[in-house]
Amino acid sequence: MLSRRNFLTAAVGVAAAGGLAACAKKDDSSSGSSSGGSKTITLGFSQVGAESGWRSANTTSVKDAAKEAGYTLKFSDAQQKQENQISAIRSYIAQKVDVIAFSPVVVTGWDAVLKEAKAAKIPVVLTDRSVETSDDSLYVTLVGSDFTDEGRRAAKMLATVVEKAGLKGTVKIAQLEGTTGAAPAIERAKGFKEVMDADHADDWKIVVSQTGDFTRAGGKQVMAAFLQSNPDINVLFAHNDDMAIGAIQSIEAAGKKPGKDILIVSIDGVKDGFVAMSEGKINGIVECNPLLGPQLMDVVKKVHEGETVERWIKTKEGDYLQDQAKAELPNRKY
Ligand code: GYE
Repeated sequence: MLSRRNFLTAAVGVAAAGGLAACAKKDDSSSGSSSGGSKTITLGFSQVGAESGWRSANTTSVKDAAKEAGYTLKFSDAQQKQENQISAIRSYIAQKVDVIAFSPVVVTGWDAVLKEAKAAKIPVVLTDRSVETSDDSLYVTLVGSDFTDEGRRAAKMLATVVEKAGLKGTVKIAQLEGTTGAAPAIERAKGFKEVMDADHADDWKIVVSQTGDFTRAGGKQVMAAFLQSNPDINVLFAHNDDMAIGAIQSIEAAGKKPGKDILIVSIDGVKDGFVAMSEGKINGIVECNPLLGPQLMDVVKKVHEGETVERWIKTKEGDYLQDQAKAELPNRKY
């Protein structure tokens, strides 16, 4: 664990069999603006939305890195709606961009549009979130985190937090889930439950679990309802910091102390999460790094040039407990 200051090392995670070769797009039929003979890469990027601090940092990272790499970036924000992402991807296909990258809001329902991209010979790179597809050739690679492992790490961290707090009796957990159907929501819940079932089956219980859509407003509202229906909750597991921060407001409004009466573990590690942790209101944060831009641009270039890339390029991340929060805060980059 610990004070790993920086992030993104291109660790290799070979997921599916046979680390698929990037399907190169070398034909001259693409538009591609040319200046002084050398073509710049045109990248179409469809972002999920602006739902969280993580997402804002991710957007900035992608835009900055595209600029730095000298690519022409066509960027669109889907406002957390799959249909908007599908339209954006279709418009990138129509515009004959060189590469399409997107962070899919949910895991299912992409096959049709991905087939259109394939038919147009435009390679697709997933960033941040994965998709479920019947045909592995529909995207080249995923650049992003291992969310199942983040869920496992959150459960292990909770065990430490519970012990440190001296919490006795049943650990009654409220879970604030991310966007329904999104890879990080599904996989974080799965990883957490896996460790819970294996190591804490007798004394931990998820008493209530609902989506807060990865937003502060969602976290606040759903936590208020949780506290009404289950006033004896003593732990909150939030799938991101923003929902934890929203929930903290409701916990305080109910006259309870976040971080004491209700122990909180969340995921992301955005600055505001670290601030809440340094104030004693969050007990532990599992890091999920949004600064994917430079690595994405690197992969886009390789894919464009027809190089083989790993099927899953994993992000490296750390875990942080409350006693590390103050020291780590100045180092946070997002
Ligand atoms: O944890 C959350 C964001 O997909 C990893 O989406 C991302 C998640 C992140 O809204 O804050």
